[in-house]
Amino acid sequence: MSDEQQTLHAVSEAVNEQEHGVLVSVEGIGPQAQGTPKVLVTMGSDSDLPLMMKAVNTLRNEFGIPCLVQINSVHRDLRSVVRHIENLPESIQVIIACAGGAAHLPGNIADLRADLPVIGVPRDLGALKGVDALLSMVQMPEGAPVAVMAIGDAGAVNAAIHAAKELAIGDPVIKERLQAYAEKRKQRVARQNAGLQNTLQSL
Ligand code: RP5
Repeated sequence: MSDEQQTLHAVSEAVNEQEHGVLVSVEGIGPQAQGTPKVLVTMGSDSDLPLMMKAVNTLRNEFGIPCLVQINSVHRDLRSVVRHIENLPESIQVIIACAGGAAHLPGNIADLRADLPVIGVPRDLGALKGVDALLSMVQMPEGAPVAVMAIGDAGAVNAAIHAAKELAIGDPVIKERLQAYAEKRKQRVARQNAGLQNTLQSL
């Protein structure tokens, strides 16, 4: 198993065992994790977990932000969603919510939590390949916004970056890490340009 697969496996196991979500931080998962969660990463099903690990891993590895991971299905157990979302730890400042298909989870959470920003990640799934989830999330009525990211992997990573930017408003350490992340992206372009002559010759 690769490191990424091992992490996914550990989070899946822990999520299945705990009713109120699993803490994930740089130090580890569940009992090994440290710190207070600042972000809730939630999703409609554990089938969304491989996608949402892109968000979880970006939060922990790039920005050192502890998060709570929790499954909340508005179509299978709406009452428990209301209970969980209304009783989040006080430390949660941003919610990332992923779903596929008729993706009502982020919009429902936006109504339940008028005090917290909600970032939606549409999952690429089924006949409509995520366009259904994208439109379900983005077409919210006035008054309950969901900040919707791209469908799939880029959306999951961008959700974590967007959450970090919101937290950085009051946290200079996260702000510095965002700047370091942007610097790494610039260096990638510089490396591509440095190797461009060879790349062109090989085409
Ligand atoms: C949505 O239905 C979930 O968020 C998931 O994206 C999709 C399919 O769920 P499973 O049938 O795989 O549990 O509510």
